[in-house]
Amino acid sequence: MAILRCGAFELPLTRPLVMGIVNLTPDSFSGDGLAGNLDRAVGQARQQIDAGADLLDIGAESSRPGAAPTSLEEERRRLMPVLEALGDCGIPISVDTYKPEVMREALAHGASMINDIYALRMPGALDAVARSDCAICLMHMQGDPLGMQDGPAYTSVVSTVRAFLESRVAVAGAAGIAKDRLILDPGFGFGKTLEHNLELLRHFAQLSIAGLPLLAGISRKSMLGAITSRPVDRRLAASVAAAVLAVQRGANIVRVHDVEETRDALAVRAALDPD
Ligand code: PT1
Repeated sequence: MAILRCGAFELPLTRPLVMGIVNLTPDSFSGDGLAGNLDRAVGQARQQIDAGADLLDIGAESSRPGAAPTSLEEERRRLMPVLEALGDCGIPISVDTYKPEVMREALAHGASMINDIYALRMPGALDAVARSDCAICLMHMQGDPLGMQDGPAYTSVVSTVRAFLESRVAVAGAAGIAKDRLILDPGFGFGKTLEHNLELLRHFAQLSIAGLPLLAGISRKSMLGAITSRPVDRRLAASVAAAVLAVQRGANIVRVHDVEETRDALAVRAALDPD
């Protein structure tokens, strides 16, 4: 599959894409939360665009380990003004949500993609996106953000995640969602120990299903803290390394806080191994 259908956009999958994170939560794990400050939120989005992001991922509910849910009203209050202010910013905007009401409203406000950590498992979520043309990221998570790091266990994490993603691709297909709108994501840090995360990265290529694009979100996560013993604000080098290694193993999209640094690292890789 050479392109991703993403609302009015068609994204080429011939080179890795960099998805820049825009965080509208007050409790962001990485310290970049912007709740309640429209100017700063739009500023962060513009900065990600200027840094060369291929797409943005805007989230208003934290999904870091231990995070409690955000109410529908609060999520909508944080998100919609930013979507309105960004208008036609030139690149596709993804909204990180699992709530069907937020999905519908975000699409009506110009979002081109829905990034769902529950992979459209919430009642009404399939319906909310099926009859649109947005792209959809289907992510694997064991449990929910509040309790997911409370003793995650798998017989084989790679086969479990792969089987889950296969089943969600089938469910999306049955709902009439074309394959060229789908992205798959193993969900690094979502109900996984360090060893589970490493196993998924090691065997990343085995997660390829029907040629669908794969997304890797590792930026600043605790797995990098566990490896480097660095706090979250000093994980830049580890994050960039992880992005390059994920691409090396087959990731088509990397979801990152540090767009410019990630792009530069990927440019070096591309220069070395031109397709
Ligand atoms: C992700 C992702 C996401 N991650 C997609 N969406 C987060 N598609 C939010 C930690 O261990 O990987 N893919 N939306 C952020 N979630 C986490 C999870 C943040 C774990 C931090 C950790 O530190």
